[in-house]
Amino acid sequence: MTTNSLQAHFDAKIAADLSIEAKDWMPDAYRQNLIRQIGQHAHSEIVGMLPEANWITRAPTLRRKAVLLAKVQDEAGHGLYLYSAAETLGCTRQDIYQKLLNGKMKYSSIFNYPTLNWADVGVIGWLVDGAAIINQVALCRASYGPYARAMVKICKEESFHQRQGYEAVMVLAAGNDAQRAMLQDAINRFWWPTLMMFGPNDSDSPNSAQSMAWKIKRFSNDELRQKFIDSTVPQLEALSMTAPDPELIWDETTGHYRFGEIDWDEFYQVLKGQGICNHERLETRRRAWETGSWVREAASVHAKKMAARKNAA
Ligand code: FAQ
Repeated sequence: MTTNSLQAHFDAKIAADLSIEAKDWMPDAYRQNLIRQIGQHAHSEIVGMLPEANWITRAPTLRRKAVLLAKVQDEAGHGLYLYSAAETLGCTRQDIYQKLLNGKMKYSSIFNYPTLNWADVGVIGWLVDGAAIINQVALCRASYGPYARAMVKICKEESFHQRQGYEAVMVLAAGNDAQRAMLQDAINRFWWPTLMMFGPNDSDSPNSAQSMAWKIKRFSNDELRQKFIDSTVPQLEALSMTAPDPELIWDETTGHYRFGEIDWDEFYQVLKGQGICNHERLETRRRAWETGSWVREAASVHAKKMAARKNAA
């Protein structure tokens, strides 16, 4: 088949909402765009383990510690599904991981903020996992089959994470003045960074138009951000907490909440590596890569031995 007919076949599948699979022909730009997004998504999952892991040794009860351990392990698993999905596109895990370590690939801006108190752990589960789900439910219908299928399993687990986060903040909201103040402080610090997770406004999002035409993204950054705000503000009110946004108001005419301007300077500073924890997060991942080298070597020697034994049999 000629490139033109392959392209026509690809376009027809996208138009008919059929999945593109790993062995199907696809335009190189589609492949590269997916490696970029899935790779960055995978990096976000494994860097995302770090802020919460900070509280595993200090969780207030054994039950909270067990739940938090399980959640952080889930995030590692999500990273692994996503690295595998990226590998189906022809990149190696090692290559994209090195690009994370040398700053050539991004990970979500949200994980460059510190977790200062226990309420931060609940707020991450409620707001950050809540935002991740809104984004990822849409990705369950992404046109690339291996990515969409990984998302289905991830969303089930993220939904549990969001509920455990909300349960933890409900307990704090029903607590004493100091506990309520700690929760409000965590909300104040995480509210705006959570809104930034959805990416720049549509007018400033260089990848959105093409990603939507390819049906990788089904909704724009602004549409998903609005969906998140509309579903989260009632939860905030149920806790009798407030958002640090004096312009947040219900708009009867549109049926949506209106909200204030996001500080995009802060967002781009964090993307450039100037966030509070960028350096610390990458150093932690670098150390894990270096100290884990013996595990990778042992695993590859074992794999080679098993292959040789199989060939000899
Ligand atoms: N942080 O043109 P767009 C989680 C970059 S998982 C950093 O709009 P796009 C689980 C973007 O990459 C959270 N960079 O880009 C968990 C692009 O740069 P590039 C992660 C950002 O791809 C919970 C540039 O800005 N989720 O939380 C951010 O069309 C709790 C221009 O932007 C995903 O990755 C940002 N917030 O839309 C774990 C979901 N926003 O690549 C532990 C999958 C934008 O051209 C604890 N990804 N950029 O150099 C997506 O849906 C999309 O990639 C967007 C960005 C929506 C994030």
